[in-house]
Amino acid sequence: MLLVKLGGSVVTEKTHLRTPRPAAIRRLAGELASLREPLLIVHGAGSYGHILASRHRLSEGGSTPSRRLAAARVQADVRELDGLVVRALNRAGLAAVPIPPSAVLSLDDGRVSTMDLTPFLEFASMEFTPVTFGDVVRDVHRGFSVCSGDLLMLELARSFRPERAVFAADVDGLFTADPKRRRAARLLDTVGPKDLSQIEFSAASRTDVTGSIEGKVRRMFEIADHAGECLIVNGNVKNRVRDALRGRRVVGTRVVRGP
Ligand code: IP8
Repeated sequence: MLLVKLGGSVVTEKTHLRTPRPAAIRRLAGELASLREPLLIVHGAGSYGHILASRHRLSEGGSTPSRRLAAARVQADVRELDGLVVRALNRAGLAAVPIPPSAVLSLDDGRVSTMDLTPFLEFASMEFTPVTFGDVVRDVHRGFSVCSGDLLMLELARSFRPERAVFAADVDGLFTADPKRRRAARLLDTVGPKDLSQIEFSAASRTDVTGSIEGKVRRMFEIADHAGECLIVNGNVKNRVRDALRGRRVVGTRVVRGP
């Protein structure tokens, strides 16, 4: 089993509300369809989720009528993006089925409370390709919560123990500093918990409601614990995601659990 997350900044224009990147979605769908192994696909929410979720402070939960309405709108928006991804995958020849987190997952103050993995297990056993995504889900403590695709990567890695878990980002991997701001930033070949101290994490970008880069990297350490290997690669470079999933050596960062 292979596990992949298509980052929201690869499948959407992150700063333009509800703007997909159809060419990237199509190309990545083709790359994934060319693989011979069973696959689980997660994608980020990008501009279909983060902009409104941040504007309405949905990560704080709450259930005022206006927050509820915003939560419902974001749920509808991320499903719209998922529809684009699933349709592209089906066109490329994968039998992709959407599994919305809001229907199978509930959180307790941001942590997993219950998750029904049955649809993932049963569709995968019938050789479908389950597709899930960052979403707004029930939260027994907060009312609702924003759930990152990264959390789904972890839960799926825990249950399926994939041979490889690959994160497709809009940069080559994890750098010693933000490569978009610092020219001297160096790509890390491998990163483990002990390397965190040499990374200069900038403040999380204003529209990213699912937490800091450091938090995301810490989650990847947990994922690495349940996968044969865990990699961050550039999803904007043709065939890099495909080659990483095939186990070829590519430019990127290997995430290791470390001692
Ligand atoms: O893009 C975020 O998921 P992510 C989900 O995987 C929402 O972090 C609704 C903003």
